[in-house]
Amino acid sequence: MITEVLTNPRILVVVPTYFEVDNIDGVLRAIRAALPSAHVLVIDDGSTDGTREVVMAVADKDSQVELVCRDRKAGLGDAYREGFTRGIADGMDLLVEIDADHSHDPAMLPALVSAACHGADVVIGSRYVPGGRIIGWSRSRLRLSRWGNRYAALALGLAVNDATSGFRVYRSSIVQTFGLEGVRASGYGFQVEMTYRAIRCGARVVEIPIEFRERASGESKMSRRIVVEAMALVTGWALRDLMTARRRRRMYIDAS
Ligand SMILES: Nc1nc2c(ncn2[C@@H]2O[C@H](COP(=O)(O)OP(=O)(O)OP(=O)(O)O)[C@@H](O)[C@H]2O)c(=O)[nH]1
Ligand SMILES: [Mg+2]
Repeated sequence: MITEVLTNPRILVVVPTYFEVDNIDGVLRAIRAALPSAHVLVIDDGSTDGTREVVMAVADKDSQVELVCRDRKAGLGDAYREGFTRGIADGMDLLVEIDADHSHDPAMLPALVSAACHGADVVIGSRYVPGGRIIGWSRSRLRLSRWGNRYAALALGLAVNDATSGFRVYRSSIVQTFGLEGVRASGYGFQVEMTYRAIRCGARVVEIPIEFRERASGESKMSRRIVVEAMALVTGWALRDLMTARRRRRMYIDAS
């Protein structure tokens, strides 16, 4: 497959926010400094802590920053679906995911974008490749993330070390190929689902090591529900793949 090198890509950075008043200003500044040509779309789900007011003040002065206000918490996956749908409609070439809690260092954005420009369909900022690191997590949190990733990779046959990472760049073309309409998951499952769908469409996935830092301010929105959702979805897709493979084998045997 011949891949077009993107020389002057139109980039949309989507930043989902839910109660990030202490973090969002610094994160927006750092994103704008790292990728001065990119547009930044903040998707806020009903924060009442002043997050929206901070973003509105930034957007008033900076036409490359925009805020979408939604009235209730609909999950990270839903926020990205909305952001990516808008980005595709606006003709963006690259769609970027980044958390608003300083866990992802915007200074890494040029490296991630460069990999996408040079041929990768999906670039994952990865904690689990050599050079990647996690700072500030408890042992139990580390175990959950590590084993969750191993389970997803094994069950779905993904040759990816960090399928739950939320620091990524997609070529819009690959997202359009698999389509966002059917994407269901909302938490970590969203990251796995996007990876799984992209790989099934033949996406070239590249992982670049990142340093991930536990948030210094605000509260994590990670919950038992999000973990259970991800595990249930992964298991469901794996079983479906198994059944499809069996059906195909039977059809092949019957036909021969
Ligand atoms: N718009 C929107 N943003 C959300 C929602 N849930 C979380 N976020 C944002 O998504 C990003 C990641 O959320 P975190 O709470 O840090 O969750 P996490 O990174 O999965 O969990 P930790 O690893 O504990 O930090 C942050 O920028 C949140 O503000 C949601 O329902 N809607
Ligand atoms: Mg976080």
